[in-house]
Amino acid sequence: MKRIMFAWILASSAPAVAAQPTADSGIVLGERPIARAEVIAFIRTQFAAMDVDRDRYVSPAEFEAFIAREDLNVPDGIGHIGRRWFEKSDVDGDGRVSIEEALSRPLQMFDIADLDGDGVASVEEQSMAQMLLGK
Ligand SMILES: [Ca+2]
Ligand SMILES: [Ca+2]
Repeated sequence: MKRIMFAWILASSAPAVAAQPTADSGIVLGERPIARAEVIAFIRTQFAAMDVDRDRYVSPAEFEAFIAREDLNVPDGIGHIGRRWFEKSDVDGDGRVSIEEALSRPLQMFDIADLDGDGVASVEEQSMAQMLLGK
């Protein structure tokens, strides 16, 4: 526990700008501790970039436009958007993705990684999760 907190303090004191992932890359696993709040903030930013008409849903057209202008050949991470993102995220099958739906898979992945449930996935915890997920 002490070690996790120490790592988190180190991560928090690093320059904020350097570690900011771009909208399409996702949060790469295994490099540094990741906070649950950071995952939520990242997905919200990404969602806002996709929801061009600001109706709080990502439509198939908005998704297509987003992946057409993003480079998909980036490292896979939490929140990474691939070609099948829309069908995987539209859990209730209403043909649009809400922010809750967009958050559900990344947070599920995060909660698997955060074994001790302290809201931060340490690098060790992420390695465990990657083994469990077969990555
Ligand atoms: Ca929309
Ligand atoms: Ca939906």
